Amino acid sequence: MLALYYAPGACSMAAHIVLEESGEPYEPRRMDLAKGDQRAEAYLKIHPLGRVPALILDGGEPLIENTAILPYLGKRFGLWPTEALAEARALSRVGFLATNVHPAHAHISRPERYATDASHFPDIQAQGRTTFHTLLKQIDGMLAGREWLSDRYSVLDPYAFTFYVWGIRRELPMGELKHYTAHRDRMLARPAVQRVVADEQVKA
Ligand SMILES: N[C@@H](CCC(=O)N[C@@H](CS)C(=O)NCC(=O)O)C(=O)O
Repeated sequence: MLALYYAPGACSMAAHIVLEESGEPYEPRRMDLAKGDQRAEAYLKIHPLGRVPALILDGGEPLIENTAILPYLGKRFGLWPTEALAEARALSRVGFLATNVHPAHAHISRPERYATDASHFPDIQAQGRTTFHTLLKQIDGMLAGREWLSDRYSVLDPYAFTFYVWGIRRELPMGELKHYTAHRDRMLARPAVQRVVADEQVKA
């Protein structure tokens, strides 16, 4: 059985939604990032960077990084395109979300990763906020005239939904992003998403 290390409101919410959608039994292992669960010695053996998500595979091997976890779960549960070019496009979007959108937000939430002098933090956070907002607008553009980020519902959608939730958390004007907001609404209509939103207690 799969197990997922996740934390409420973290980027692990994407994999959490996918597992919840799958209908397959899995073990949710909740972490408290504020308490520092991610830095416990035992967890660092699973994820040496001390981050969530970490997926424990059926044989016990850990799989880390959303760029690996989400395509793996997508293929396992039929939430990933199979045609070569469609798959390449989906990978492009996973890469965009993981390596551009997520780090932009990390400049807001974890400025200490980017400078040792705390007097630089406000500048780092302000720039991160501007970049994060710009990238959310790009996601809005990607969703223009379509229901889902790929040709049909896929693991990309819970991942994009997670960043919408972060936009709300940062009090960005998310309502102005009409296509992305309609996507949020479609996500919230899904029972699995409702269960995860309730479990993680996020404002969506
Ligand atoms: N590149 C990683 C990023 C994982 C990551 O940064 N996770 C955050 C939560 S969204 C975390 O665990 N942070 C804990 C910390 O910074 O102490 C991925 O996409 O899986």
